[in-house]
Amino acid sequence: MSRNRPPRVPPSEITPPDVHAARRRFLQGAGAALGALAAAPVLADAQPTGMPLTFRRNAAFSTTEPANSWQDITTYNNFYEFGTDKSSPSRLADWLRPRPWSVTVSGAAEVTGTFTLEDVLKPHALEERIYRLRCVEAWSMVIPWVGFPLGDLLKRFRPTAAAKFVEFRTLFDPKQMPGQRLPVLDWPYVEGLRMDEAMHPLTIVAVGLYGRVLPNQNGAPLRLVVPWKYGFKSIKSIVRIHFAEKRPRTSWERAAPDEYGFFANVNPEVDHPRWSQARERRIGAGLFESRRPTLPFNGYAEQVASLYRGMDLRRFF
Ligand SMILES: Nc1nc2c(c(=O)[nH]1)N[C@H]1C(S)=C(S)[C@@H](COP(=O)(O)O)O[C@H]1N2
Ligand SMILES: [Mo]
Repeated sequence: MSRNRPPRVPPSEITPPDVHAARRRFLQGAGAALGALAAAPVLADAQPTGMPLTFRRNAAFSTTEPANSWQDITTYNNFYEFGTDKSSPSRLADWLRPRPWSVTVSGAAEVTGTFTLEDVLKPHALEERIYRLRCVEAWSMVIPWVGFPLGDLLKRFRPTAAAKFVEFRTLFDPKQMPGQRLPVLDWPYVEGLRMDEAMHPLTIVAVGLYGRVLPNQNGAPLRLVVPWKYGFKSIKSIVRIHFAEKRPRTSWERAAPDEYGFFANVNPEVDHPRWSQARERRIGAGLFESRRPTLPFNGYAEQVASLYRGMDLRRFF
């Protein structure tokens, strides 16, 4: 926990009266330094799964492809903490209690500590962004997420110049996540991004989908969505954010380093050792619909290709 005195709040950021009581509550607790920065009105407060959210549509950052159904998005999931098949997460996800929840922030940043979900979400206005999700298993979906830019959250912790990467961890609790009783991955699930990837405006924290609070099987209460990378980078049910100097060793890299690289940029030209990545099957499309070509960076090349200029993307897959 940073012992820095919270910065003085300029008059332009005077908090409206209705949030004063809540503000005093978290200023007393571990959220002091973060809370003092949270001067905006409550927009993204923690709410139970399925509750409607208030958000604006962000058309500029959304695909116009038709979205998959709520049914597809919430019953065909990868969430190994609830089993390795696609239907287990939706059947077992009630075991998870996503509220109350807290997130611990550590490493190379001025503001560190353990923060409640409310402290984390409060100042962020929510947007709907319809993104393609491309799984490394060569299927894809189109998902209307509700969330906010990860960079806006990370900036509040004031990362120092030493922060080159951000590491994220999922909850570890086999009582809530029965899949963690089996050694399919080295739990907890760990993922990471280079700082510039984390700060990129396309990278979001999702707290909802189809305008409603995120169902547990989709990574409640908060998960990343990094649309130009294979789905496994979009870590679910985050409890820890660590600003690191060195590249984190992710769960999938540890499990099979020649199959799942750190960068994991969607790339039709770099095959998985056991299958081609050139095409993908859109979940929910007709059984006889042919597989569509996979796009470099999952169709987001114009926005993100410059992040990797000069890098050999066959080597850094
Ligand atoms: N903690 C955790 N996060 C995870 C996974 C997981 O098994 N555990 N699976 C990943 C994979 S492989 C994919 S494709 C996406 C799927 O997200 P969705 O179920 O919301 O569509 O979540 C990613 N995040
Ligand atoms: Mo995936």
